[in-house]
Amino acid sequence: MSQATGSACTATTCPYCGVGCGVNATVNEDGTLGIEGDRDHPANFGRLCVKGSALHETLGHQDRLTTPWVDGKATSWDAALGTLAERLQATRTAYGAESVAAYLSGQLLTEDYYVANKLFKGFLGTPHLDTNSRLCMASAVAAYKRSLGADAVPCNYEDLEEAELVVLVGSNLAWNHPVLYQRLKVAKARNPLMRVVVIDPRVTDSCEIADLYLGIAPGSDALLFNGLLAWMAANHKLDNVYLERHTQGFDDALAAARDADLSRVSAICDIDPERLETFYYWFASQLHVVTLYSQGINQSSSGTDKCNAIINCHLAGGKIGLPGAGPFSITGQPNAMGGREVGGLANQLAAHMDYHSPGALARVTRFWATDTLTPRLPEAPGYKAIELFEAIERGEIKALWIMATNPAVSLPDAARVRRALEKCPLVIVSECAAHTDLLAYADIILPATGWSEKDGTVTNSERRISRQRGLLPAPGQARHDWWIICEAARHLGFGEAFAYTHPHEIFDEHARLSGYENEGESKRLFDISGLAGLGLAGYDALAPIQWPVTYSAPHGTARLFEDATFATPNGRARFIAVTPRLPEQALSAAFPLRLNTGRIRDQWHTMTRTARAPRLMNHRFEPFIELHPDDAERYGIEAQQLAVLSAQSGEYRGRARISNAQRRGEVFIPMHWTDAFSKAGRSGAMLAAITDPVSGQPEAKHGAVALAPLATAWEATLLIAQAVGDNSPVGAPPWCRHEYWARVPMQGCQRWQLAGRQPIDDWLAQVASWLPEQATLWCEDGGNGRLRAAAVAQGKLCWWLMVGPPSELPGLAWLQARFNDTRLSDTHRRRLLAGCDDGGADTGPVICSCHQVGQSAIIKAIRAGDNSVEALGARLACGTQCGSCLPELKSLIEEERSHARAKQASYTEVA
Ligand SMILES: Nc1nc2c(c(=O)[nH]1)N[C@H]1C(S)=C(S)[C@@H](COP(=O)(O)OP(=O)(O)OC[C@H]3O[C@@H](n4cnc5c(=O)[nH]c(N)nc54)[C@H](O)[C@@H]3O)O[C@H]1N2
Ligand SMILES: Nc1nc2c(c(=O)[nH]1)N[C@H]1C(S)=C(S)[C@@H](COP(=O)(O)OP(=O)(O)OC[C@H]3O[C@@H](n4cnc5c(=O)[nH]c(N)nc54)[C@H](O)[C@@H]3O)O[C@H]1N2
Ligand code: SF4
Ligand SMILES: [Mo]
Repeated sequence: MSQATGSACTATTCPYCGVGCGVNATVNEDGTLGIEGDRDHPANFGRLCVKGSALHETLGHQDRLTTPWVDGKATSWDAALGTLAERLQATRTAYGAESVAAYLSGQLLTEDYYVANKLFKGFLGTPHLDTNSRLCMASAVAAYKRSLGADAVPCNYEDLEEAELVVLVGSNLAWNHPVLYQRLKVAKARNPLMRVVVIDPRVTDSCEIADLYLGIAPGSDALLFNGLLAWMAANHKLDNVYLERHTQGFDDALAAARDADLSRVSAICDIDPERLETFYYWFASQLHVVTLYSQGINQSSSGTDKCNAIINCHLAGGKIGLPGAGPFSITGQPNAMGGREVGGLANQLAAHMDYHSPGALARVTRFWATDTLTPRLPEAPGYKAIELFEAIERGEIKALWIMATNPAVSLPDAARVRRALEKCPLVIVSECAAHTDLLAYADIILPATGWSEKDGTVTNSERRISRQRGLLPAPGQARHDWWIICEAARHLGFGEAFAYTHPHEIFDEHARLSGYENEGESKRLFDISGLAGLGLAGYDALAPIQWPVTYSAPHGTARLFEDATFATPNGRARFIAVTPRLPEQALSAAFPLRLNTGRIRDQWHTMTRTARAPRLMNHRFEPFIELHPDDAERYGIEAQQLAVLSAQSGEYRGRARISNAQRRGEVFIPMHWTDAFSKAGRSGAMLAAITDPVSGQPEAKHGAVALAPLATAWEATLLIAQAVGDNSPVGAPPWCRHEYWARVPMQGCQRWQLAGRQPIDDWLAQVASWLPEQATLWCEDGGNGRLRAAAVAQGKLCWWLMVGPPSELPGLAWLQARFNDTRLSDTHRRRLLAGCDDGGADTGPVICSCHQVGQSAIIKAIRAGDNSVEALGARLACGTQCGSCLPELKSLIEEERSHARAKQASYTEVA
């Protein structure tokens, strides 16, 4: 592992989203990291978003796994690996090779992924190795393969900047790929002719730069794009030469789209016909169009067809393989692409070879030298994620190794997944965090190193391979994933084939396999043989490069299909005839609302990393339910009230956010909360496990739910002293039995947002039963059930409580700082109950995470005349660093403007 200290700066890659930004990290004297965007990295040219720039705040050894555990007991590596091998071997002997499975993640490095795939498919002989990319990219992959002949993203980030029209469909780029969004925004400012269309049922922050917004009815995108194809044909906007020379199957695709006329599309997609035709006209009349799509398209029971409906339109107009043109599936995870490269999906074998690719089985067997093994390589694809957990539930799979993902949270019908895990005789989990919902189901827990500690490569959304470099020492006995897998292989008797001493050796083998017999009939597009033989020095010096990297393209390949030759047997791209289908999770009288789930700006997935940076918790700090004002009225829900969603498979509790950004009859919830952070905040519990028949990707965007207010007699906010970075829920504190709780890690304390149904008459007695320290200060307003209390012991603040709705809270920044006081001053002690120094009110949700600027201050400034984001930036510094909050600043300005207008109108009326 390369380590750096002092002022030496190491170039590495951000471990969050698929933009794959370059990060320059410096190890400070005290062992902490300094972080900066890498100006030389072609993904970000120095920019970082709020998550990337808070990376150094998420490190530290607290709340990390530091030792292996077997059956609830801490143990040594040798013992853990010995038990692991013994139990895996026993399972195989008793139930056969296919009783063993692995479930991996797009957050592993390519080298980790490669050895896991090699061990399970090659040496354990089981095809059942799948990954969380199934929940994320599977439909995009299947569609590229169906039409272009390979899982190959044609475009790159510059194409996004060079396009004349950018269509964002099912992507909230502003929040989820913020640096790419910033690049697009700058390009648009430079090119006044560039247009942006956003297609999403919600008005998202990405609409900030939209010239046209289509608030589409959920799940109807295939019809929208079929309509576009039919419109292009009817209006002579096809590229007939391209169609004839480079594609096949157009007539069938068009026939399938024939009935998608404007009025039908407009009615079913619920889009105003004029807007619809504007979109069609813009798309059809521009050559340089990029359609960028993500989970609003992929996470659907017909996601593959939707992706193909998009690709069809690009092929029909020849809008592919050109600068500024192409169907661009943006990747979610940092290495979803790398996982696909090594063959980490259950339907892939290795290095972009499928089971049915001619000669692939024999070739991979030769390359891995597994011909003498019994069993040999599996001969047919294994179970995809949902099927895999069903097979566990049936008792068919008896041993499962999960790495770097949390299926107990992120899979649909999560309660069923948990039952399956409970039933599975052997569950092995490789993980960094000490507390996740999944660990409760593990028999063997293996502590893994994480970002800043591990070394390897990742591939971003534009096929660019970059190095992640190790900088910091591993906590305790945590080990690199590749090492863990190879050691397990050694204990299983396969030491020779896994005798790597450094990830560069694994990368070298992966590069060689990609080029192995890669010619003629068995030609594969994924070829990085030009990166074989780098050696340690070459690997360490590897600069970001886009695959394919071959003898004839030693500097990589920026764009694919420029010669209009596709990776199909006859070189022609295939049109796919698409029959649009709407979501399968049906609405009913019992579950009348459409449930949409997705991401928020400052959190990453199950929050094991981002919740370690307290400032990232400030933007949205508890589970919420976003809904339209009419639905709020209909279901009797007030702003900021707690509400409950119920579905066939579970329940979700969160705070109402009433917003016009939401369509009527639809609610949106975040995907991030888990049992470690909330009473009932898991979105996965609310979805049925319905999948796309081609890709196996679950329909995570289209649940069916009922909504009601959560009946509560009281609400309270409790702050308790707790070490920074310690995210352990400390068992289940007694207040967790009440109807609602959410835990919010803060700097030096934990905030608990609580609510209950049973009235509590004597709050002081209640707190005394909860916490060891007695209240030393309190002030009661019995009349309306309000109370504030605090406990100070040995001069230190132990806890602080407010009974009453959170809207009555003082700003928490001052109180939070008091938990860090080693000795409270008398003045501070006197002001504790007020919760502030100066009687100041709550700062509101933090809009700018970089400079910690709250909504209240921003609104005050707007009212004082700061009517532009520039003016706000000049006064408050908000929006001046990473820029992620600019859309929200803009919409606050807009909101204030419309309030002012409404006010003026009412004055006029009165006058
Ligand atoms: N901050 C943050 N960024 C992330 C992540 C994170 O956890 N946090 N995760 C990363 C990962 S793994 C991924 S996969 C990406 C995902 O990135 P995105 O796909 O952008 O994220 P989502 O919020 O899941 O969904 C995108 C949008 O799809 C819309 N949508 C829902 N249903 C439909 C529909 O029927 N049609 C259309 N057109 N749109 C629909 C939703 O309203 C939502 O705004 O983000 C990556 N980036
Ligand atoms: N309702 C709903 N559900 C969804 C989605 C949605 O939009 N809505 N989106 C889906 C999508 S697109 C995705 S990608 C998934 C994401 O869902 P998950 O993959 O389940 O979520 P993460 O929190 O990223 O899980 C990664 C785990 O690996 C650990 N980890 C981090 N780094 C390492 C490492 O280097 N080694 C090891 N061994 N462990 C590590 C982390 O601590 C964490 O526990 O969720 C899916 N589920
Ligand atoms: S845009 Fe993505 S890769 Fe870049 S800094 Fe943000 S989270 Fe990291
Ligand atoms: Mo994802």
